[in-house]
Amino acid sequence: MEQTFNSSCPLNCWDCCGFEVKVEDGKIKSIDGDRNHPITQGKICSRGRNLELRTNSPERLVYPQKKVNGAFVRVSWEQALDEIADKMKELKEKYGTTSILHSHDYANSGLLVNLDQRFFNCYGGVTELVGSICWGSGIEAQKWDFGDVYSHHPDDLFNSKHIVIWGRNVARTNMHLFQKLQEAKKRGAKLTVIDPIYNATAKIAHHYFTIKPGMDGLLALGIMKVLKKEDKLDYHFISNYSVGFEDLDKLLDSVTLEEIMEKTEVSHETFSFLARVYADKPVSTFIGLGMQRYDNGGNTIRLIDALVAVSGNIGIPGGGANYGNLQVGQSFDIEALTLPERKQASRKFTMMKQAEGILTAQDPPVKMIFVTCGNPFLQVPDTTLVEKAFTSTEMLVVIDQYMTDTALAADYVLPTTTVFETEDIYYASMYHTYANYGPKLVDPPGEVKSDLWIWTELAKRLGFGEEFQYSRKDFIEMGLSKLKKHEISYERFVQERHVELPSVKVPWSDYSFKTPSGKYEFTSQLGIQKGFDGKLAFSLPRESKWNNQKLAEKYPYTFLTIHPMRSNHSQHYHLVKGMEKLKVEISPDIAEEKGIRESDYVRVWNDRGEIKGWASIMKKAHPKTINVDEGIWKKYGGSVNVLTPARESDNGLGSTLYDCLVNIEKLSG
Ligand SMILES: Nc1nc2c(c(=O)[nH]1)N[C@H]1C(S)=C(S)[C@@H](COP(=O)(O)OP(=O)(O)OC[C@H]3O[C@@H](n4cnc5c(=O)[nH]c(N)nc54)[C@H](O)[C@@H]3O)O[C@H]1N2
Ligand SMILES: Nc1nc2c(c(=O)[nH]1)N[C@H]1C(S)=C(S)[C@@H](COP(=O)(O)OP(=O)(O)OC[C@H]3O[C@@H](n4cnc5c(=O)[nH]c(N)nc54)[C@H](O)[C@@H]3O)O[C@H]1N2
Ligand code: SF4
Ligand SMILES: [Mo]
Repeated sequence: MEQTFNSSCPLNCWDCCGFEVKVEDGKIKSIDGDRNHPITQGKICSRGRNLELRTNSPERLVYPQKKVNGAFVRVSWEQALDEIADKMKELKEKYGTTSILHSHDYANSGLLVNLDQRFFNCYGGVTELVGSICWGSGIEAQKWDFGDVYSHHPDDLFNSKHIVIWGRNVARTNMHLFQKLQEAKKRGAKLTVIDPIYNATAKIAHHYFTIKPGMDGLLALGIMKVLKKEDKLDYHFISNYSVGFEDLDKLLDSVTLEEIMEKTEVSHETFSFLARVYADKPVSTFIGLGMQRYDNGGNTIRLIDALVAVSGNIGIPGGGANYGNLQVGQSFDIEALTLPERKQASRKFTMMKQAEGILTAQDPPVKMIFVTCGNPFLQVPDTTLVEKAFTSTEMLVVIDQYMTDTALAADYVLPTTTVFETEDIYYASMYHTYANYGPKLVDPPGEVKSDLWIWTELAKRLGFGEEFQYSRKDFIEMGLSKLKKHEISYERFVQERHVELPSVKVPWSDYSFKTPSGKYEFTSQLGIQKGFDGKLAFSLPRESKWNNQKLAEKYPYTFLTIHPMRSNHSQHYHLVKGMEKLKVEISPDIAEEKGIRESDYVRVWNDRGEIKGWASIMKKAHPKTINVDEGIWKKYGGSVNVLTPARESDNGLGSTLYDCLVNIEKLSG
């Protein structure tokens, strides 16, 4: 008999959609949107729908495997867990607990996913990853400026006169914001899109502006110059609620608009137009993550924040510098779940430089790696080095649902559950403030076990089993403990399926910021405390003709690797037809310069590596721009990250994936 249940999308995404899931005879039949979800309102994307395939596919890993003489053999859970635990005991004794690295990303947005840290903390503390390949530069930037990272309530954009989508691929990556943009347009808001690629969001905009990749901070600087010249700066905000404006003011005077125009490749009219937009309050700015994946990424986001601030668009309905929304995750008692006090030793690598960390670590060296919720062989920059590093240790354990490129290199591959096979609560600290309940709907196939079951079994073998003697419900209640005073409980989640977490709808409306000074900081104390000068700067991408003329002569094109339409990173490529072809999108000028036609076979390369694929000429894109969507598997021609740099961004905590120059040639027609 077919039954329908509510659940949640667990994928790493802005939207955290509510699901309606049909189950028949113990199997997931289909996935649709939950029409009662206040934000996602019954609409979901194909990535969510295809979680049915990710759950039912015959390619699922269904039993533990161990590599013996280069080939995987099936082993029992008993054997796999005993051997992994024995190795952990041996390493703890010989080298200390930080000889183990836990490499992960955020592939599952469940609350109980955080229990991986409880396991490693109780073990004694391992080498952990800090920063974020995804959004690290911007998160740190907004912490410097505001003290925290908050977005306005999704419906607050109906209070805006203007909406600026700055480097966010909304139609593709944030579909419910896209719906709201269409609604806001109907209600009279004017929509502007700034992006080097003329994408589906640009198509519905009133105004679209292209820009040289990596130059958005300068664009913001130029707009501020025009606002200043026209005496349109909000001096009330500046003098009452901010510190450090004099440093920004000096910076504004130190550069000419001509220089900015030359570097951004943006016209004078555009600066004047955008200055008029920002002066015509309220303006809400939606900042994307693409443009902070550059060496100057933190400074770029800080200059855009500064523009929003000096134009008086902070703390007002319909305004805001919307980037992430960390207030969502801050609702939960993560410490109760992760027990940080149990950690006795600690070592940190940044996510970007995990490979270099592994290869150079001494005292102790890295001897063992656990990979969970991530696929570093495809997703981490400079994947050639990643492979070298991850295969250099004594034991690599990968917990996943599929035999990914990373899993293929493992010594032990342990199969884990999908969203519908365990109970959890899901949330994204990116956009809206609802968390969704996801009940267990079906049994996992074969011998598949949840990540939590694996941690529990290993904990027993390592002598701290008591820390895992709780049910999933107990753990969820632990995570919800701070929400009791708001009458948010496990029971409410079970009954209501999605619960709005306490949140500020118009952040900073009291003008009390979470920075050391309590004010908006144009020059950041936190930055200074961390050893930077804390000032806003005129800074450019590292791999550009302005910073490296020789490199730009050899590799004249900017290489973007934006997020794919029909896959969440690498997760859907092997399950969706038509994704097994590597498409190299090029701007029309490159096609002309290199004599490349549609569907020609081409090679893209730089000093770090090369990839091959079929050319597709973009209708409209900034000159000298190439894009290959990220996430494509090795067997289909990936990883795109053989080309990308593993450098950290200016504030140390973000990636520089798109700060990447390449060359291209036609191989055959
Ligand atoms: N379909 C789909 N949706 C997703 C995901 C997915 O894999 N697939 N992943 C999810 C995750 S984890 C994330 S982090 C978000 C990311 O969401 P977004 O920020 O929307 O997407 P990205 O692909 O990271 O960023 C790419 C956008 O930035 C633009 N861009 C690149 N460089 C520059 C620049 O220098 N200046 C400007 N102005 N624009 C620039 C690109 O052209 C593109 O439009 O998406 C989430 N949603
Ligand atoms: N070149 C380039 N590289 C990029 C980006 C880019 O724009 N360009 N984007 C970056 C961004 S924004 C992000 S967020 C990262 C994403 O990087 P990753 O998170 O590494 O990417 P995914 O392909 O989603 O891989 C997640 C893996 O976790 C597995 N998984 C899913 N659920 C679970 C679970 O519950 N438990 C366990 N143990 N495993 C699970 C999936 O099967 C999958 O193999 O990629 C980054 N890499
Ligand atoms: S991937 Fe994002 S948009 Fe698609 S269903 Fe999941 S949460 Fe919704
Ligand atoms: Mo991400």
